[in-house]
Amino acid sequence: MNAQNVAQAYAVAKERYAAIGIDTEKVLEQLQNFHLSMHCWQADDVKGFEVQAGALSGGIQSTGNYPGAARNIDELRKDILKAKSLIPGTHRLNLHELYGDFQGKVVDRDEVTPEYFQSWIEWGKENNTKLDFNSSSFSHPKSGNLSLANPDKGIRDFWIEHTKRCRDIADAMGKAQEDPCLMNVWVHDGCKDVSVNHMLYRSLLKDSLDKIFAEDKKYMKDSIEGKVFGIGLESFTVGSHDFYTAYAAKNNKILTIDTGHYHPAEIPGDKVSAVLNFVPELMLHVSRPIRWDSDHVTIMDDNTQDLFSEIVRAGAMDRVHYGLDYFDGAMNRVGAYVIGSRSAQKCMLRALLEPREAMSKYELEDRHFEVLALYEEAKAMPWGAVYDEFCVRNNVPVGDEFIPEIQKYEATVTNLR
Ligand code: RNT
Ligand code: ZN
Repeated sequence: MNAQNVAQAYAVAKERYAAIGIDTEKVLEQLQNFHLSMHCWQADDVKGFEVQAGALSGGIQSTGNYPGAARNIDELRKDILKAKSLIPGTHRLNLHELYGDFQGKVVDRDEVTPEYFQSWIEWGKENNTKLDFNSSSFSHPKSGNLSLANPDKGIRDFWIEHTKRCRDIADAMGKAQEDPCLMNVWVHDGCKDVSVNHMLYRSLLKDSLDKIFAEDKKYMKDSIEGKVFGIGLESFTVGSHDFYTAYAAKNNKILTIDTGHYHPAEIPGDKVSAVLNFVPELMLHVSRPIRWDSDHVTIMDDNTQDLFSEIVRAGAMDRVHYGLDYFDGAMNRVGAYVIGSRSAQKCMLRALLEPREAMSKYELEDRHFEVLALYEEAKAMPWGAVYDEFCVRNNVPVGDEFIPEIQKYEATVTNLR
């Protein structure tokens, strides 16, 4: 892309936006301070590095068999850095417990300690990447259908111990990076078929969470994530949205909104202003559900745009942590990171460029034609020229210029795996 063309197009865009009361320089600054938390699990189809690793379980599934998945920690780190080099801005990395640096040792989930994440902490420092974290209740012989809600005390205690240890790890990460580490708790617990002990399971989950969160931590924050159902656990989900929304509101925890986790007619963005009146902050898992929680690569679809617009309209940009959560094994995985991250960023950019003050004023005056007109016209405003300028300023490829970069990486790195 000709840098001069980008500069010229940006100059025109800047004027067009100024005419509707938007300062694009201010928006570019806001976008620079907008950090995604890139999920580590797109690089290897949610396998992780446990020596004793089993098949992916817990009601989630990665489909596709595209060659070149990362097979070990070095390959995964390399892939993440490649993706980051093609995404403007600075972004965090969201790790799962099963991506520890286990050095060939069998470390069971109830034995994990911060030392297995020391090399990640150093890698994060070296690469200007802050870390977030997740406990891992799936893909383990003790996962079954119930983990933290298991009536068997032995199994329940095992997962309580695991999750407590994960909080210690997150705390160590937060301390080392001098910025809180967000730790998400999602467990798959549920029932495949008709079941009658729902109150029992939910009170056990509540009790387990109370035990896990009993100790205050200084350098980490807890978020909790519900869903509608998992594969093989279709009939009942212990950690439903009602359960976690109530738990988060009562215990002042961060609620996770995974855009793949709702009924198809529900609009995830609509939850922002509802729950932010009761919970301190939100964690996002931006995903793209195709007919189910399929975790396709994030694109600029209506739900993603609406979610980011609702956050900006609510004035809540800094009460939200912006995680991504998809795992597509059917295409170049580094490319998948780049597309999803850039698309999420573009949705945030468009949200910031919306003439919301004018729209809000019209709406409060009951002038609905004007609101709708501005909403529609905003779609055709030259926001793409602003994103291109953002890429130039961040020294990353403009437009589709990242395609040949990924093709080269595929030919010289991932295809050789
Ligand atoms: C599963 C949840 C959960 C996982 C990751 C791997 O439905 O979305 O967040 O995708 O933790
Ligand atoms: Zn999720």
